[in-house]
Amino acid sequence: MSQEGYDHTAVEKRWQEAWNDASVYRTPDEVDDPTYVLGMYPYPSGKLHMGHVRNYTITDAYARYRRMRGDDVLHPMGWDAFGLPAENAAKERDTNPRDWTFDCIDTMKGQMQSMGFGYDWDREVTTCTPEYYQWNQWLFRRFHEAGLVERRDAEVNWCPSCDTVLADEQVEGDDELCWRCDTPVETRDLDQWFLEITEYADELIDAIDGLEGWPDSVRQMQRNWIGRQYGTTLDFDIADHGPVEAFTTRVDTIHGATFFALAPDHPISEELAAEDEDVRHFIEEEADPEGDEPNGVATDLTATNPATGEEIPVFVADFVLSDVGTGALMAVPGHDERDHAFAEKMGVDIEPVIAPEPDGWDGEMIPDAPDVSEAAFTDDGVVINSSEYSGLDSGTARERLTEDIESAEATTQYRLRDWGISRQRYWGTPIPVVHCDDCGSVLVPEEDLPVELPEFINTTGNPLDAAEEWKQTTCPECGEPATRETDTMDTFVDSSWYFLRYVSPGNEDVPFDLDRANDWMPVDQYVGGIEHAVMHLLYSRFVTKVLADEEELDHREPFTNLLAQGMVQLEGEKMSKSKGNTVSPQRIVDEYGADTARLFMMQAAQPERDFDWAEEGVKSTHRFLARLTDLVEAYAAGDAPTAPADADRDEIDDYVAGEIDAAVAIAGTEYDDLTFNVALREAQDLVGTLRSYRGHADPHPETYERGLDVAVRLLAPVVPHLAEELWETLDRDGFVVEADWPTATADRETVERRRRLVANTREDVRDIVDVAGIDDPERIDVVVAPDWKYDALEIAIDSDADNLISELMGEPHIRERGDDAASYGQDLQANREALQETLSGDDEYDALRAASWLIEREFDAPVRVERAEDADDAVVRKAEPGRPAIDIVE
Ligand code: ANZ
Ligand code: ZN
Repeated sequence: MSQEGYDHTAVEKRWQEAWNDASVYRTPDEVDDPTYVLGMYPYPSGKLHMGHVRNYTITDAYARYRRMRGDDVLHPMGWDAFGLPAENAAKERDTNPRDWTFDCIDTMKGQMQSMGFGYDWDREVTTCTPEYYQWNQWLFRRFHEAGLVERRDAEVNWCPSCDTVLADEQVEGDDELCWRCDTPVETRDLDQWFLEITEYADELIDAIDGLEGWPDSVRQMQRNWIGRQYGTTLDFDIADHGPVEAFTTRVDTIHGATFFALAPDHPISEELAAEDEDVRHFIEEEADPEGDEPNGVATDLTATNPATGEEIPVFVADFVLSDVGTGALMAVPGHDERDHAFAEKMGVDIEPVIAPEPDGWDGEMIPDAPDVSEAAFTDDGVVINSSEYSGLDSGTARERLTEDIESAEATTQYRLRDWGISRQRYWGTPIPVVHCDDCGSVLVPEEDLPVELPEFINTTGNPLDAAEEWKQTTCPECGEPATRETDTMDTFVDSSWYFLRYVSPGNEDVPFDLDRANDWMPVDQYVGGIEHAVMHLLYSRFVTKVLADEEELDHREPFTNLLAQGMVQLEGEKMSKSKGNTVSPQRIVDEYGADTARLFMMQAAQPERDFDWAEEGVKSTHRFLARLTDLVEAYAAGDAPTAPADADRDEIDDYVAGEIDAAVAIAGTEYDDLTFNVALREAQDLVGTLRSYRGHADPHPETYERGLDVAVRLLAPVVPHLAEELWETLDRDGFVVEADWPTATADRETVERRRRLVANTREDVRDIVDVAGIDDPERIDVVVAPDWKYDALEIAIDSDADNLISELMGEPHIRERGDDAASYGQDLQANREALQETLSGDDEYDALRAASWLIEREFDAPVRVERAEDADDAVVRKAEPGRPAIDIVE
């Protein structure tokens, strides 16, 4: 064990117990300044992995930071405890999903506690308990009452090996394999329960614009998933079959529709298949909607183009999808790539009816046709070859044609489908329905909830089907014998509202206390994996909106700010059990301590970025904490000499005081943005500064102690245990978790200007020494510009006058500088675009004086910082705001 500096095991255990005893993480119900910080709850699969540790360190650090800022923080944790893996594990181990799940929860909870995550465990939520899932059933009833539940026959993805329905996202790759077992997925028709999320499609997509605290990528993924398209539906007549509806977003191209195409499972295709051997063969043997190339088969039918009256051939084609639009399309090979590829293959005409809009188009002239023989021209443009519509722009043509064609109607299409929640599985929430021969599907009344799961039965199929006794019940309406629904709910139902349960977790009367929910919601900061960017977030948004409409929740969006954390990798690859490249959080905690693990992760990269695990980095993080401990302990023990308390302040004291201010100002704004890596760099640099302060001077006790105090507080959100220990060593009152965040005495812009000034000045000295080949400077003079130059710069920044020089010369105190003023004015004029505000002359002087010891040390020569009035005119002339003159005496 590496015990250099401090005994992390003892320290961490000690403070975890102390926090527990004092209930420091308990959240009051009534609060003034609520901040809700939430990490996506884990699936209890066995042990925490590094991805969990990273996720929960981010929320924990942020929650602790907000608490130190004085907010009332809700930071709960729970378990996404239903799901297929528990059922499979139970079958393998000959136990039951419940015991297996609770074992995993025990282990993972212990690990979370050993990481020092500050959760209010009184609010723990476990979705596989009847206390929780009864409210899923309650929700189902509410949705039903609101007309948002439907039971319909649906084609589902079926995994023959797992013996279950799979959601689309559980079908992977072009080969359509089961996400769990890699078996090729089949399709089946089953009666399924659906929640009608499509009723909310418009709001779900429109409200994305307001989600400014979400990453753009996630917002775009949500938009794409909903996939709203504005277009037109219109009929093409097919002899003997009547009007057939098609959907198009490009009705402006209708004069170029040279064929019509039907999906393989369009009703007409199925009719044709019964008579036409070629069609049957194509549908059954060849059609491959996922294929790279469009395939199809000609039919004997023709369709009438409603715009031209022309008869065009009808194909059955696999690139026409049955669940998009109407499953039939008008094909325009001149302007659509798939149609083009198909037309080339089948020898159908390709005709241009849209031309690119010419530069400076007058709206009158009809442009030349583009060459569409090789590739389609897919942009909007000017309509050509289209009788009276020729010469219109695409947009106008779409409007006119939609008006003029009798069957045409403006339509909005969505890619989003209703949410199929039925799963033929045991380990989930029973859908609260009873099937009666006379009354049909009847909802279980509210007073009979929860419908509890029966004991687990180890069978190959759905254990609920085998639970004969459980299945037999009576109909709530007529009292006759009836059977229970054996489907359980998709676990995304559980996670679509769990964030509401945390506000009043023990409540036995309602899923969530409305007043509390209105206070705490929305979640201020949500953190989780990008793999949940679509379904989980979309379902949570949907359920929140329904609850706003049906239950008077005040909020229509659940998550104000969202952070999708990056992956923890090993040698550039995602850590995963299957690749065998995982690093065990437990080992890291044992060897280096939770604080080291947390600090290493948070400083390694910005939370959104992927980063590589590096054992060396972990070690050096641990050494840093050991050095910090030594520094604080030496001070507290009186081993480090400081100047007497009433000593005069030296330049170096002011310099360090300035660096403390800088660290506070910068770390605070970085914690606000969750860019912990930058905040921590400040804290670590500050510790470095304090160490060299002690090494090079007798530190001023007030400054030195403030420095240590500030360093401990800036680190506390990320290294809570050690911070607590050092807080005590510094003899501070109470817990550091409950301490105030240090107040910044300077703003970030000021401290950054100060630093830039010092760094640039040192750089300038270095350059001069180099260029002039000075080996051993005798003295270095640094001269700050005269005040009038600062005034002139300020005027120049604010001024929009064409002639800056004459404006400057309008100021008597500048004009009186004569040639100097004119020449500085010209410099300003020449650089007008790039002028930047600087500190005042006084502040520059103070900052440079405070930093002069740094230059002295570097060049081993005394440094004199001077104001313009005390210096030589020839030197002063070279000084500018932000750039002092430097004079090196050899
Ligand atoms: C004619 C047309 C002309 C179309 C043109 C596009 C370009 P995108 O392509 O994403 O904008 N479509 C309609 N129903 C379909 C189905 N069931 N399966 C596959 N494709 C279908 O989506 C809109 C277009 O998808 C529609 O507009 C239609 O082709 C095609 F120059 O109609 B278009
Ligand atoms: Zn009945």
